[in-house]
Amino acid sequence: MAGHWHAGRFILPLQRPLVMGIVNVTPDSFSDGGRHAHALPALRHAQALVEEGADILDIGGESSRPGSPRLTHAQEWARIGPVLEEAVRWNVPVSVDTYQPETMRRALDLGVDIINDIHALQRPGALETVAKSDAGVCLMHMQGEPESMQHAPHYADVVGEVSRFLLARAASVESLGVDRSRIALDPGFGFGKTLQHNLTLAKRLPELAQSGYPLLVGVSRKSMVGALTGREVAARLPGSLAAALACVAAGAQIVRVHDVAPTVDAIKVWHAMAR
Ligand code: 7PM
Repeated sequence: MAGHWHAGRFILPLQRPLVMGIVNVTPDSFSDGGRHAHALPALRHAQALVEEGADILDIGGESSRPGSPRLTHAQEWARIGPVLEEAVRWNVPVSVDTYQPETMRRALDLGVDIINDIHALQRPGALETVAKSDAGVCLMHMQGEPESMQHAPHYADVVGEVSRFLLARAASVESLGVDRSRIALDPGFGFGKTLQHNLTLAKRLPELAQSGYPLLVGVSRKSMVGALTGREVAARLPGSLAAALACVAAGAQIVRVHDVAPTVDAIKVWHAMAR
C-alpha cells in the first residue's frame, strides 16, 4: 500500500525516492504570439529533464507566485495546454501544477496522470473533478494565500496543524471514492511558514510519514535554502541538494526539484549508502 503511488497510467514504485522535475511555462515575450511559441522552450526543457532522469514531470503556468497576478483559466490553459498535450505522449508520468478545477478537468481529459494542487482541492469542483478520474493527487498545505502568506505566518503547533489539515483533506478526497493509494501529502515548505516553521516540519517529517501516505516535498531553490546559505536563487543548488536529502532521510518519497541531474546523483549515492 505505502509502497506505490497510483497515478493515472502509472503505478509508481516508492522503494527508492522519486524525482519530480519542475517545468514552468512562461509566456515568451519575444515571440509573435503563435499558439505554440512558449510551448517549444518548455517542451525542450521538459525533454531535457526526462533525459536527466526525472521520474515525473510537473508542468505549471506559474500562477501562484507571490506578487504575480493570478491567471484566469483561459490564460493558464493557453500556457500549459499545448505543453501537456505533447508531454502526455511521452512514456513519463505527467503532473499538472494547478488549483483551478477547469484546468484540472481539461488536463485530465488529455490524460495527465497527477494533479498537484497547492490548495489541496479546496476550490469548488476540484474534489469532484479529480474523483471522476484515475489520477494521482498531491495535497499540499498552505497557510493563507500566495499574495500574503509570508506576511506573518503563525502556528501554535506547526506539525500538528499541517498534519491535521492534510489528513482531513485526504479524508474528503477518499469520501468521494478516491482510493488512498492515489494520494500523496506535502507539508508545503515556504507556503505561509517562517524559516523556523520549515525547519521544524523538516525535522519532524517522520511524524507526517506515519500517516502511511507518500510524502512529496518541494524545497528546491526556496527561501529557506537562501536564508540558511545567504545565497541568491541562482546559487542555491548545493543547499537545495542538502535540503532534498535531509527530507528523503526523514521519510519523503518524492522530491520536486528544478535541478534534476544533480538531485538524481545525490539521491543515488544517499540511497546506496544509507539504505
Ligand atoms: C514563488 C513561490 C516561486 C513559490 C515558486 C514557488 C511547491 C509546489 C510550488 C511545493 C508542491 C516553487 C514554488 N512549490 N507544489 N509548487 N510542493 N506540491 O518553489 O513545495 O516552485 S511553487
